Amino acid sequence: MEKRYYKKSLMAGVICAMACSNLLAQETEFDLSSQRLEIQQVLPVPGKKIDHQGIIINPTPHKLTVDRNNMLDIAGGLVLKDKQEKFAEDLKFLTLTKKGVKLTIDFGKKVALKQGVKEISGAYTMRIDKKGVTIVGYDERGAFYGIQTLRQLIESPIAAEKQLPYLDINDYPDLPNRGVVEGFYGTPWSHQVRMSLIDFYGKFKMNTYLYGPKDDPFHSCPNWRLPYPEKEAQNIKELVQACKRNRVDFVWAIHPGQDIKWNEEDYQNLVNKFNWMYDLGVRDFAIFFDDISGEGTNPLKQTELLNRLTDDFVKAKGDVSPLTVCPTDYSKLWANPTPQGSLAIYGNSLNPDIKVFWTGDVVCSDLTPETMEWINSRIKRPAYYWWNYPVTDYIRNFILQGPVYGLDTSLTKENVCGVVSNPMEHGEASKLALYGVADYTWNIANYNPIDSWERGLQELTPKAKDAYRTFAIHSSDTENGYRRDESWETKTFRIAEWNEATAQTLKTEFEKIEKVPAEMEQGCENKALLQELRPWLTEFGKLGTRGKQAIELAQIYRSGNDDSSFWNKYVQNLMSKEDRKAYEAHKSGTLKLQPFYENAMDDMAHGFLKKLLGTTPKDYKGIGSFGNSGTILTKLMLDNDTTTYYTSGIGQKEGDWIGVDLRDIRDVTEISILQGRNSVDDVDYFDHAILECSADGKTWTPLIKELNKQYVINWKGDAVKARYVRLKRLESERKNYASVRSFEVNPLHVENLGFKLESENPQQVVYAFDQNLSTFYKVSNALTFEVPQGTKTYTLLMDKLSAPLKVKQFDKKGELVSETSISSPFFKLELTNDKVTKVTLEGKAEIFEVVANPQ
Ligand code: 14T
Repeated sequence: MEKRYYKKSLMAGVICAMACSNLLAQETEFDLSSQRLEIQQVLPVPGKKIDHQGIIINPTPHKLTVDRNNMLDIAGGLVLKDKQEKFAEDLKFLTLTKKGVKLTIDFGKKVALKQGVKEISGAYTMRIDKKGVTIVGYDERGAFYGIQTLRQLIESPIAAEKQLPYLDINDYPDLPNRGVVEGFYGTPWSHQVRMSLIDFYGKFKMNTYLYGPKDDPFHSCPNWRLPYPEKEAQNIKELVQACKRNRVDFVWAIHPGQDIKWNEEDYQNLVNKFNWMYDLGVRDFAIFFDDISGEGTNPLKQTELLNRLTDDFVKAKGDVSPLTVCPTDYSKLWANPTPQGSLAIYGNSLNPDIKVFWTGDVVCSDLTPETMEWINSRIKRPAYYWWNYPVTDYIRNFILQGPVYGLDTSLTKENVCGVVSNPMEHGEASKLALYGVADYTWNIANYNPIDSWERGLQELTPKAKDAYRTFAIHSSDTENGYRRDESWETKTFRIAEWNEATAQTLKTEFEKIEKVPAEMEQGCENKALLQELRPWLTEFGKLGTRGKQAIELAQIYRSGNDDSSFWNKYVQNLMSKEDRKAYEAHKSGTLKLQPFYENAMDDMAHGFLKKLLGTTPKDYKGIGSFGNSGTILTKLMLDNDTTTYYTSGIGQKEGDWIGVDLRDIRDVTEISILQGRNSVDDVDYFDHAILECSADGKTWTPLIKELNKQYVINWKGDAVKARYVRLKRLESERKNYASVRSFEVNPLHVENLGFKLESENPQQVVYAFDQNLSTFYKVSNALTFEVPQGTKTYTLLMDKLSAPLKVKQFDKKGELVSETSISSPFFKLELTNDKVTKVTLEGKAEIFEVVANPQ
């Protein structure tokens, strides 16, 4: 088979994948989302919280020696000696006086050399002793960073009494380029959020802000050729100014690749646009050729353009920095690795001053020495790492608050010339991650993910740290995307492995979670952050409540002596369709908390029904070869709702399969499966597959040997003894996700029930008699069922009733024998006598199960 390295994509596919991820991809378009293939492995977060003894400085300084026995009193203010008069605006946090303790600030090669400052932009030393405070930078940026360190020292607990310990700091950044790329799809940041973030970069010694929001039409197609309208132009000027104040390079990026023509006219269009941006104050430029198709992807033309711009624009201006480029092959996933590939072409002919982006092995991936080695050997320079974290444009219902990790701590600037983070469209909520990125990029070898995160939480919400921490620790993973550890301090369990102490601890955690929304409203002073988090906080609080209630319910369940109370509380604690929709839109706790809730509820339902039936209920579990196959996500194909579906969340490959575990060996006579997110034109399915079953999960018997492009699969046959049934992928070109809307084994049919039914919806009514609590039947007017011989009582298991339900008993002649009105979702129906042949339920109800009892 011919190997294909090139990403064949249409912009329409990208837009569809990113902007309307809920809409259906059309078969005719290439769906770029199938390219994602994030590695589905959740690695633990390294590091641990450490005691900083009252001195909190981020990023972590390289060399810091403290003499706690001697303190410099700054209560009376400081006398400023700003030798080059550059920092008046940067010292507003200090009280400056005419007499008192000296604060000397200077920079430049010469003084730096004398003070032992490293010859690196951004390097500085700070000394505090009896002579006062002395800051020396290698350059202006370095001195500015010294000031940031001083500010943080003064804000540290140790300086609460305006006493600074004598100390020596010798500090410098490990990487020359550290910062942020606003490079996501979705609503670009507001001007206000950008301004706030730029101050944040300065404060934590990040020096780069790349401006490249995919949905700014003047950055990308169609308007990259046009100047910004007046208001937007004014805003960009302000951003440039804010960056200057924070010694941050404002890099303006253009994304012209989707419709660029490699001719003189478009070259001039580009130069014109750069000139307009230059006039707004921009001195740093980037060109992004990511996520495009067609002519624009030509690497020869790309290098030619970049080299020509370097000579005719960058060098001609004199005060413009070297360009940065994002190649079309920005990830190993689709990059052509050969000497003829675009990266090798960059390596051979791109001006060596130009920085080249790389996202790693996949789109969102860890930064490893291996991936850097791979790219650097091709582009012949240390690549510039574009880290797609905490970006959520491909999972917009998540908000990522976990620690920054997965960035190798042995790397140096010889391997990677810089790291920028691509954050979420929620700028304030991205600060926690950026705090960590700032720390890592400054002092790589000493980077401690957990500790950095703990400090970040304290920095962002000093008055609500515990609440924010609780939210953050449970809002880290992506479920299907770039996997991150979550809830790592929480131990969950299955009901069958009940342990009183563990249950209590978990309950306490859920109670804490319940209080988080109110505590954040109270204590989070950054209202913009609160506003971004609010929808997630609301859902998080509800998760706390249902988790807590699941544990309370388990106490009743385990005592086993109050069926009515159990069932009442059980249905109280079920999530309604609306609850699920709201949770789905703003998810948290997906790794452990929600699965605990789901499993606990299901396990109890199963056990409860087993007790009532005296036999094993007929519900089953989803299984498969994908990373998320054993998770609660598979419930979406077993919920009798064909609008919801299980999805692999990762591209399909050879040998993949999706199936069910029936829990016991059963006689399998019928199977019906709905593949894909629809049955018309979806791409997320196995277009070549085999249907198989197995008793032991090892040897498989084919039921349908070959299925070609079949969304709807039905099999009927002689009984086969099997516990497992699966749909397995056969050879195919397809790499999309695989989705299943419905997977039914031995679906119950009215004819097979053994008694007669009258109802509005004959297809669905069996769900009230299927010995399976994950399905239910919705009665809108009435349901009548025939009473088989020997039945003495029934147990009705229903959802909360909105109005009382009438229960009528009739005899053979159709005469009413008794009538009762019920309002509880649990009802034990005693048949008046053995003449009763029919029961009618009148009203509205959702019936999970009607259990017939012989006594
Ligand atoms: F430029 C690249 F380095 C890059 O990462 N480009 C985009 C980026 O704008 C986006 O925010 C990021 C995270 O979703 O991924 C890239 O875009 C993609 C990548 C895909 F694999 C969009 C759709 C995809 F399927």
